[in-house]
Amino acid sequence: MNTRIKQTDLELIQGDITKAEVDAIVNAANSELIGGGGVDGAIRRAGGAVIENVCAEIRKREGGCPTGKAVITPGGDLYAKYVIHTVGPVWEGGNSDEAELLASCYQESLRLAVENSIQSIAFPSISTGIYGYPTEKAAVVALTSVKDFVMQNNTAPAIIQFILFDAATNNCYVDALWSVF
Ligand code: AR6
Repeated sequence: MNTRIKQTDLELIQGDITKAEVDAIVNAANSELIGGGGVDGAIRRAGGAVIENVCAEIRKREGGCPTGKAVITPGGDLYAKYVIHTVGPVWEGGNSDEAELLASCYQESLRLAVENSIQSIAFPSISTGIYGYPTEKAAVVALTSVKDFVMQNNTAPAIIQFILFDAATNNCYVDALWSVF
């Protein structure tokens, strides 16, 4: 399902983000930037050792990546030239700034994309797997955050995709698209 915000095409796709033919894909990482399961494991397997090597340098230099922030590495063997690693919040019931932190993941990832002249970017559904964020709530936060960024930035990427692994997640994002737009 597609929609347009100013100069940006926003696309919801069901599939595997490691196959995305975009300039950058976003990883749902942890603050240690140490390889995990879920989409993180899949991206690291597909991208190869360069991702861990650059994450190790960032760990050494900056101690990792705080929740709500993002860092960038090469994409290695992926089609995508870059991987932007962002750290979503762990769901703790909704009163621990989870929505603000999740919105910040999308803002910070897009900010890094603009800084690196990235024209097309694909996001997974951050925090809604191992971190337990309810998908219907996360979808509204994600799409609202992306919409806000594009409205406020004339240099936002031309293509922003959400690549959603399963039908249930995809359905939540389709419903959220109707409510946000
Ligand atoms: N393509 C697209 N989406 C995927 C893929 C894929 N190949 N594989 C899984 N997903 P999760 P989180 C979906 O758990 O909740 C890791 O261990 C998945 O179905 O990957 O932010 C990290 O190292 C779900 O909809 O991320 C962290 O420790 C979504 O991606 C922790 O998990 C996010 O699920 C982060 O947890």
